[in-house]
Amino acid sequence: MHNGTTITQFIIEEQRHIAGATGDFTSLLNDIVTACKVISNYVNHGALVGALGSAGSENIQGETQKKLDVISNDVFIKSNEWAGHLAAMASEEMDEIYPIPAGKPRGKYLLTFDPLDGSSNIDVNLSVGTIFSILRCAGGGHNPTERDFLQAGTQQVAAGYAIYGPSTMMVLTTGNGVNGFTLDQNIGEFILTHPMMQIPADAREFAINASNMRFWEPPVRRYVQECLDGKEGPRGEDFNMRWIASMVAEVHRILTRGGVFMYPMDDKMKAKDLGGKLRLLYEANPMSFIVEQAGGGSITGTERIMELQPQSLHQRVPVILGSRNEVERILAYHREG
Ligand code: AHM
Ligand code: MG
Repeated sequence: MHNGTTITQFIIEEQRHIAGATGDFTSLLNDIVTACKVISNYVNHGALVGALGSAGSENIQGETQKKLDVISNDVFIKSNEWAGHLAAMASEEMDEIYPIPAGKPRGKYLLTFDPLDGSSNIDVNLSVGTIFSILRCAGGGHNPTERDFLQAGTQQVAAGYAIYGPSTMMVLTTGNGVNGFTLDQNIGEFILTHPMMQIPADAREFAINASNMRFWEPPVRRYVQECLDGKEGPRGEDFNMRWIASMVAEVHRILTRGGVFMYPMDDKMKAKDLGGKLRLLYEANPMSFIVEQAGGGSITGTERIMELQPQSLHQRVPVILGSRNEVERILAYHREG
């Protein structure tokens, strides 16, 4: 039925333009794609395969793990530990880094991932996703440590997400634009359906968990209030609002039709000494890479996320990303204080 470009073909053709590419990276991406297909299958079958509900455990951030968080984490490890491309992996769902075990070959790349982002949505059958980022490991990857993972987002070699929605899609950047692929369930292949995705610079839609409004800092309050004031307010236009509580779904919407997503710093998080809600290495950096490659912006409020020097594996940061002109406006509001 299809006669399009498969994701494998796309990656191989892209790597042909890179001098010295050994095929390692192409093969690593293929293993990630396979992992996402397996997770997609579990998510699709949900209750039929007993995959819904709580796993009865907590991750390092004290969040209750869902069965599918644990299953997806295992799938990612199994799919990516055998081939010899990676030195180590780090996951939102694992306390420590996972060096490739002795007895298996080690490679020069590092992989970070959130195996099932937005998993609070899984039991109610809403969109969830997998987010990943690839880094190079210093020293050839022989003896990887946590410190090797603490690289600024600007150092990422590739980043992507799979979204398990009405259709399963994979969205990918290797620093050369952003491309979207849709899984054809009949042939088991991701097909290029959204070449060179671009976020419109202007938008009239924002996404934020408004139940936290009383904790927000003044610049975010100001931005949201001006949106809510609509035509009669300083922006002179009506805005729309969405909140799915699934970052992958929000970013996918923004890549498709523009808008702003905010999980900003607030007084509640400050009181708990948390740097933010979302994780820098598993969520904020990969999504920032994708958004910037699609022409958008991504900041903490005051700084570009991709330039942050990570301090720890599970570090959290505030995230404001999306349509460039809106993100710049929010940055200006933060700078004005
Ligand atoms: P998770 O990785 O544990 O699923 O948490 C991250 C998710 C994001 O996808 C989403 O943007 C956010 O948490 C929603 O948070 P809230 O429930 O506070 O609205
Ligand atoms: Mg997550």
